[in-house]
Amino acid sequence: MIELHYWPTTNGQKIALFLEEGLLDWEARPVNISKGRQFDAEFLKISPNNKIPAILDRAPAGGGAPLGVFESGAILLYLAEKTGRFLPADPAGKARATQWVFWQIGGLGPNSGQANVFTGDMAEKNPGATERVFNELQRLYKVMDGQLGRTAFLGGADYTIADMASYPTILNHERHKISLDDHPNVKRWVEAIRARPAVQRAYERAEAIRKAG
Ligand SMILES: N[C@@H](CCC(=O)N[C@@H](CS)C(=O)NCC(=O)O)C(=O)O
Repeated sequence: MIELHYWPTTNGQKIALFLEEGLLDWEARPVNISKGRQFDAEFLKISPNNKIPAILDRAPAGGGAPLGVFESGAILLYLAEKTGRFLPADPAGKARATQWVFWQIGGLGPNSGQANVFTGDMAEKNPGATERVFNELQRLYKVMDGQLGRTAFLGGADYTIADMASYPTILNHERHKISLDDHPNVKRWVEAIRARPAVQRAYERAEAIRKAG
């Protein structure tokens, strides 16, 4: 059984998207980061960086003691390799998908986090930094739209962990001051992913977790 310790933020939802596909026995363990639960000693044992998401796999691939994994990219890779799903097995196909996982973790994710910071007062006091963040986001959306003009999904013809990594971030496009009408390939991709029952379940669960606090 896999415990998912998370809060339904963009990073947390990446892992829920995978687990809701129903390939593994799992349980959600909410960690309310607005109440500081990410600093609880038990959580820090599996996520020493005090950030969600983290998993605890009580029956790890290869056997042995329960395995804790933190960092959303590492968790997605682990789950894909454990199940043999949502990541091609051949090295070239795997690289085509993982490059987009790392692109999200190193580019789209951090810049979208900055967009949440550079609003209101912060934006007024730091116009140069604000412009830089939003310009970079525009560039990243263009890169993504270009890729999705060539392939159905980020890593190629199939839905993979590359798409699970970016989808929750892209749902915040309005906060990034981006209209998906300017990025028709991204828009088509969002609709294709939104239609998956597992994705709908992940967001229904997110709603319930937020309500329960
Ligand atoms: N690079 C990390 C980022 C995780 C992250 O930023 N998590 C945020 C929520 S989206 C968090 O736990 N923040 C709580 C804190 O910083 O104390 C990943 O991809 O897992």
